[in-house]
Amino acid sequence: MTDVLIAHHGYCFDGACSAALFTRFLRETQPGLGDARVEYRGLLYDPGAPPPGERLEKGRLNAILDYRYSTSELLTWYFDHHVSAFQEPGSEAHFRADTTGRKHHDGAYGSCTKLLADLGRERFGWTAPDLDELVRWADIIDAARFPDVETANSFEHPAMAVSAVIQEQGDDALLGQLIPLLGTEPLEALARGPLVAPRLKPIVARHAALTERMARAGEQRGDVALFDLTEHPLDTVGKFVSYALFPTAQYSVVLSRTPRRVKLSVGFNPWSRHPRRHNIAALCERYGGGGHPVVGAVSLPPQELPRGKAILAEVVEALNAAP
Ligand SMILES: [Mn+2]
Repeated sequence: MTDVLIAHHGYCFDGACSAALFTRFLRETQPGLGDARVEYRGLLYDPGAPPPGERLEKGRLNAILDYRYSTSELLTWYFDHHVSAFQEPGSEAHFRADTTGRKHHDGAYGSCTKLLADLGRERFGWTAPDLDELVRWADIIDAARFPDVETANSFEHPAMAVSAVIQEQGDDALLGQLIPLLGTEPLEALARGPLVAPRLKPIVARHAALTERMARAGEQRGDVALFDLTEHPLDTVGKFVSYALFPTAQYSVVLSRTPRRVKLSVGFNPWSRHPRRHNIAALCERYGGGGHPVVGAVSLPPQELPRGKAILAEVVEALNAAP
């Protein structure tokens, strides 16, 4: 029996949903894989993270989902939608030269999960209607297509609860249990179940504390809401708190740190009434980061905090300047 290794963007809802959908796809379309053993491995954008090809394994069927491309000959399946997917020299040419039909990238997609669902149907005639709700929410969450800022900051919907737990508590042990369930159980049951509900409570409390902390630290400069939260390490993530606090800001820039890294998060306000003037992925790439046109990040080693502060100032200035 072939062992399958699915290396996915860790630890986020889209990465996990991509892995769940792809597992179903493999089992239901690939001969001999109906009951294959599948291992899940989260790939992080941390500074010093090894190239994804080094996380693949000989003797297995390897897939990379929702993460950077690799020219490794061990890679069999690939799906991604990050416009910064081709970082290794020569990787884009390698991808374009592929003739297997198993490697796919489309930077126009809001989520890798939706890309997988669409290509599964169009290219392979495969559908999983019971996962429509999962695909819909992966696309809402990853592309920040929330109807309003309140929904974006709420944990009420089961998808938002599961997403928060994956983001805050995600590791390979938890996702090894969670991903197979994401592909087979309704989101509602999963959110109420023992893997999610007990882990959500402290997250909700930390989110409330973060909102207060950001209200104290934040300021709006021109079109940009900016936050330097590096005084204490960050213990939670609140991607949309900035827009609840500064609804007229078109962009937000948050500098934060954990013991592992300093991170600058840059985003376009999804509820802004003004058109976006900057490609945030390109802006972050100037500093070794990346992402999507609407949201991106730069990660630095923890000792480079002063450089992080300098980049924060430069990015705020760039976002306020004419493109
Ligand atoms: Mn994604």
